[in-house]
Amino acid sequence: MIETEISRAITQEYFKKLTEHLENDAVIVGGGPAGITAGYYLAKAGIKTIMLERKLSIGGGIWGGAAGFNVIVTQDNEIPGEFQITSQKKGKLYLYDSIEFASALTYRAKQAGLEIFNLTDVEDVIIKSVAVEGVVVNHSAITSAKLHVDPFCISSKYVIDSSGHPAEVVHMLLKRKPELLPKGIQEGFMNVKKAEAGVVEKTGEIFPGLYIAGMSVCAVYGLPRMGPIFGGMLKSGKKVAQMIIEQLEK
Ligand code: 48F
Repeated sequence: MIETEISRAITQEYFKKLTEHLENDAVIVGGGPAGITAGYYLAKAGIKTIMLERKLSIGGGIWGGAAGFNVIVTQDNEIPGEFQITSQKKGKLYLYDSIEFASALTYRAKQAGLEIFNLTDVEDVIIKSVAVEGVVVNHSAITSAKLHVDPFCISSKYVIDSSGHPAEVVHMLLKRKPELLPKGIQEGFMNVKKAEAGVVEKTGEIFPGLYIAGMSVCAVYGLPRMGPIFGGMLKSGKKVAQMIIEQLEK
């Protein structure tokens, strides 16, 4: 009957995608602007990449603009231009509709070949000897209901923490290795200029196999927060992708 045919088509397709991506070159944790941009450039370069997002929708902090006013800004238009997002120049700023921005980033990344698993919560990292080698995941419905259900695992040559302000993957590491960042993790007071430059400059590898991009960079290095300006997030995502592409080419 058509009802079970639909169910078979969906479950077979989903588990085909999943089993094909149990081993990867890059796993991106968090589908905000930094993570999606990283995913776009990695996938475009032919790198086997997946992005894991615990929420239903991809886009992280983009959708709400500032205080739910759904407009966001950047200081230059290079990456949004590549994604063909409609922009408006106002003084030194470029303005975008946040709904179009989130949708276009996601659409172009998907079209470039990025595999995305939403409703997938990363709850731990795998380290067997010296490097991060993968992630431990569970379905978001299970973790949000706090059910005692064991996870499954996805391996990767590189993991990107693009989980935003909480820098969740770095925290997973610090639980067993607090000596890595003895001062802990805390982003600084709002300062757009410093944060926009700093987030790109400090994007990179924090531990063998683990890279950080986006607001998790500010959290890890105590850089300022920056509010609804997104250029630094996109550039950080692009930079982390370029760094991993270079590593894989070596
Ligand atoms: O927070 P988020 O948008 O991170 P970002 O890419 O961008 C930050 C800006 O949105 C904004 C800002 C600068 O302009 O201040 O806040 O650094 O997206 C992070 C995504 O990661 C998901 C989370 O649901 C969000 O969509 N996420 C966080 N932890 C996990 C996760 C996890 N453990 N597993 C799966 N997804």
